[in-house]
Amino acid sequence: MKAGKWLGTAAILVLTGTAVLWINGRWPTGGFRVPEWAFTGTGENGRDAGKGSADQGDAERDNADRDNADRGDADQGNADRGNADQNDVAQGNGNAEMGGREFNRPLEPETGRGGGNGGAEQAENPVPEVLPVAYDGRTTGRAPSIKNQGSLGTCWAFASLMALEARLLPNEVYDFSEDHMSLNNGFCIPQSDGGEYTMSMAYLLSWKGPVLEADDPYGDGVSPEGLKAVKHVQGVELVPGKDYEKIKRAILQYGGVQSSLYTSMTDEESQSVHYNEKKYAYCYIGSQPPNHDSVIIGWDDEYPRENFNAEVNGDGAFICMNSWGDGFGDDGYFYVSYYDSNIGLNNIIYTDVEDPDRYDHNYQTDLRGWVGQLGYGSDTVWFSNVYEAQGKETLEAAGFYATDRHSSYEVYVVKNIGDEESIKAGNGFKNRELAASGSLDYAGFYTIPLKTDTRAGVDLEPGERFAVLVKLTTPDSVHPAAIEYDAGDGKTIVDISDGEGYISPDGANFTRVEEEQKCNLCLKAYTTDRK
Ligand SMILES: [Ca+2]
Ligand SMILES: [Ca+2]
Repeated sequence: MKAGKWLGTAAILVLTGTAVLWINGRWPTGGFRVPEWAFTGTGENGRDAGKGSADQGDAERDNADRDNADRGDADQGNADRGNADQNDVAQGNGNAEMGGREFNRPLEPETGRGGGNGGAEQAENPVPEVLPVAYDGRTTGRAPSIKNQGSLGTCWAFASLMALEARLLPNEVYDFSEDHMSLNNGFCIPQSDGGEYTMSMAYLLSWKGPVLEADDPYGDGVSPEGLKAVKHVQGVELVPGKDYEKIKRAILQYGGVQSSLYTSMTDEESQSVHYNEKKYAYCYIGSQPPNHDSVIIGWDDEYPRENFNAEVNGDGAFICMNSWGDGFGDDGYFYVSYYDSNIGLNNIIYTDVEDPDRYDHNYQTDLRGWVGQLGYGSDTVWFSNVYEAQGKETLEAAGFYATDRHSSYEVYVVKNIGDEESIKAGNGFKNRELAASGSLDYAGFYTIPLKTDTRAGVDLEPGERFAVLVKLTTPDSVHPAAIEYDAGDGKTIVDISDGEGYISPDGANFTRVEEEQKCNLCLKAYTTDRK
């Protein structure tokens, strides 16, 4: 079964059995047209994925029509605006006040920026107010090594992990294991069948990986058990709509941006009418959805339009890493036109990558991650997971998904919460303490540090039942909460027995999601051991 097809199956499933809750059975959108973004590595898969994605698109539109008729149009509008902005950006960067081309100004590592959690040891790079005309991560020590996915459909894993590697360069040099990510992620999808960025997110955010390539070499079809993640991903932003300004800033700050394109090529031997192999220049203009994933590590606003086989309206290209070995393109890199139909439409940025000792424990119930969404037909939902402390620990942070742009949140903590009956009776969350609040620009996953000066405090005793409660408001959404559930497609191993989750429209009346909705809530709690 091809990636697009199983996504399509998931998309049309709608949970039943409730008069109150709304479920979004489609795969996460977050302003994305996600179903058009299923990656494969072979030409045949690519074509099939394209067809599957088209079906999926129909399914998604059906859901969109039912749930929120304006969403699709709104997204399209954003994409159009993104294009308009892009033109403006390109002109702005090429104007006289830039003082000509400015290549690859070395970026000094700086601490204390971004990340939100502090303590991040990877380079945090200053981003100039006016972006340079061109930047190339290869000349600043921030380009990971080029890899080769071979004949497997693992471009999604390569792109995810190369983006992570770029995130840590130049200070930390890693080669992460694509085998581990693609074989050991809990999704029943063979390596030949492609994958999905939500699989990468689920794998990384659950701390299954990344592990070292040396510990699980690629292409041997086996993945050792018992390997531990050598880094912990705590933050991911999903940036839609060809926002080239944002993409460029993310390249400077985070090293690489995972993005996607459509191509009929499958390896270094492939040819395509859309690819000028003399100039390593690629541009596809058309309606085929993306079927291949790569990492953008630079750009050149003045890359000549004449280099592309297609007729394009202006200069400019992103410098992209491929996963077809260094025999492809310019030692493994190629140049994708700003006017390519797909590049920059769907982007993943790994914003927060921590050492494994940043937190000692990840309390979670959503090992398969963001499979669907849940809500009450309103832009606001309250959701909570109750956990039992395993030791003498301090609750440091909560982690959850924003499922679309411009979300705002409040995070509460309840220590020594009562049993399920008292929670259902409305008493459980009465003693909640506000521990954090804020807003989130993009869809994605965020780790929110909690204040430690609340009355209840955040110190946990062994065996203590504690709750993290989130009030999440996502404008124009009718199901803002991300959930893990069995989409019934046989492709996702889901265990909902590992959670105690509650959801509420108003913060007063809660129902148990495992019983009522057969799902777990994507809401993690991070603790450190206390001496
Ligand atoms: Ca292996
Ligand atoms: Ca679960």
